[in-house]
Amino acid sequence: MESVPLNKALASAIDAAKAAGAIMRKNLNAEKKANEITAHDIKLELDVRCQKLIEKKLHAAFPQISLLGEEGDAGDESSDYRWVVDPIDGTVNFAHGIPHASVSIALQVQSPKSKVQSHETLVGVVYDPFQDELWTAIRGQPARLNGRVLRVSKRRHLNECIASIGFAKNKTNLERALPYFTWLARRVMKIRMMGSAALALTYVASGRLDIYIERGISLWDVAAGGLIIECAGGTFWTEAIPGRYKYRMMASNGLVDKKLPKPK
Ligand code: LIP
Repeated sequence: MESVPLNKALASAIDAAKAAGAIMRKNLNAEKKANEITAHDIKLELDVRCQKLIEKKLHAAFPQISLLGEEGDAGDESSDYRWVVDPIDGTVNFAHGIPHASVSIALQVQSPKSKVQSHETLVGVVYDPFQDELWTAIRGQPARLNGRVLRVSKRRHLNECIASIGFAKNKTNLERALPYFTWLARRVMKIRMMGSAALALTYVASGRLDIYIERGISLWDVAAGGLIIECAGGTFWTEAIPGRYKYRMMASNGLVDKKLPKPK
């Protein structure tokens, strides 16, 4: 397959993210139809509607590129390039009218070198429609927030750090994360559980947070944010665990990760 012009891919991903973001902004305080509610998760009709809009826009720009999304896949999954999409990351927040959720879109290419499965992330976009904050990155170039170049924080000691941790969506991950939570809470300045993996990653990339850890996270929650952290000078570690596109992951400013055990 012909190589994809990354600046054009970035522009298409931004356009799609802003379109889905507009739907989220319009519906934040509206009654929302839930397609599924489980012990630790909610799936909304709006998740599906936003993904359909993103799919339509990305397909119009790049018909040859497949899509792997939280709300389903499209196109030929053996294609060299694929979009990795989370239409609403932080759905439980959004379902409760909490304005802390985002759209996450990444472009990946098949590559034996990569850490994440057999694909490498080339372009990453995370959009928070409530703060109108747009994080972008192209591999090998600096990460940006609303166009401004980003750098991770310079904090070197755990007791100076704010760490974010997520408990994912099932009992196993919760039970595995609780002992880590207790260990970490005793060593860092503060812990924050924000509810959107993509925003936790971009907050580390922006130096607002210093550490983000979660077990049982999905590829679409972290692909874009992971590249944005790396392009802001931080570290992004993932390891596949049982389940479709499931990982345990740790991200940081790159100065404290040697002081942190990897999540089990
Ligand atoms: C959410 C992640 C969050 C995690 C939740 C869920 P979703 O993604 O952003 O970090 O703790 O369990 O996976 O489902 O809102 O796209």
